[in-house]
Amino acid sequence: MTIQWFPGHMTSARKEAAKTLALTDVVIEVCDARLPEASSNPMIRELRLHRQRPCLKLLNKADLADPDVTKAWLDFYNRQPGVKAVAISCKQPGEAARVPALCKTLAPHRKDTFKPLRMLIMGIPNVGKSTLMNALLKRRVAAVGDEPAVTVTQQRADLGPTMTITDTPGLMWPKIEHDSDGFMLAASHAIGRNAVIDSEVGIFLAGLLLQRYPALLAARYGIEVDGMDGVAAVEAIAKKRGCIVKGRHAGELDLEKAAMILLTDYRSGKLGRVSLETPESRAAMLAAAE
Ligand SMILES: Nc1nc2c(ncn2[C@@H]2O[C@H](COP(=O)(O)OP(=O)(O)O)[C@@H](O)[C@H]2O)c(=O)[nH]1
Ligand SMILES: [Mg+2]
Repeated sequence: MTIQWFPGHMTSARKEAAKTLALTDVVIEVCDARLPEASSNPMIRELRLHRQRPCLKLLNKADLADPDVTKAWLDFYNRQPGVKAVAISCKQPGEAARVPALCKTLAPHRKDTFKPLRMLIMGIPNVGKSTLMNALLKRRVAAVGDEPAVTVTQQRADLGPTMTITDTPGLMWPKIEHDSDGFMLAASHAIGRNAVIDSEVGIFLAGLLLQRYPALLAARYGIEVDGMDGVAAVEAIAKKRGCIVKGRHAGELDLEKAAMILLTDYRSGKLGRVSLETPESRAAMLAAAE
């Protein structure tokens, strides 16, 4: 299975974002700290490089990611010109408050009512853009949900007299280059459920976790993971949790249901803090794809 998801409203959202970008001083690019590169939209990067706008790269949901891996990613991004990267958890009270000051350092000339600092939040669906917007404004202006494509229009607000901030709908791009990126994105709920088969995404995630965090899988489900592959792990979860098909195929293991248990546990952090990719695994994947 190859995953692609570029629903119709994103074409107009992209055009609108390009327009707003022309009137923006700093792009706040939100990505998921557990899969920073897979959750970075190459189209957003192109747009901001084209306009030569500095970028505050937020590795959000850092509370769910492996802290050592997050540190490696921060080093990776902070070596890029025009980019300042920080790890953050927009859900933790107070953390988002660091963002405006960080943006100011990237556009120090924009500092008064005549030249207010204009910030634009961009990123793929479900990475926490609207959560950031609400945290900064200290009120609920943007709808939030653990579901891709909750925000469908741009929303601008003043942040005091010298700053404005705009939230945008999540943007995907027409073609996901690497299949593993599609799976990581689906596992992290950045892609609409209609575009994926949960059991396959769960099996992919199980395979990845077996490589990187086998002890967490073993502990969460009380299973022996030695020598297992992704399918075997999802089967083992199905057995442990009594996921059995009803109806015509009654008695068979319900892998769909077991996969959903795993996906839900990963998404909510119940498995523990995990990162799906590291700068090294990324480099190896790209080299293999060459
Ligand atoms: N654990 C965790 N969850 C977050 C964080 N930020 C946002 N979320 C959750 O991620 C989901 C998507 O958030 P939302 O702001 O709607 O994302 P958007 O689609 O990028 O605007 C919601 O369930 C949020 O509660 C964070 O820092 N940590
Ligand atoms: Mg949103």
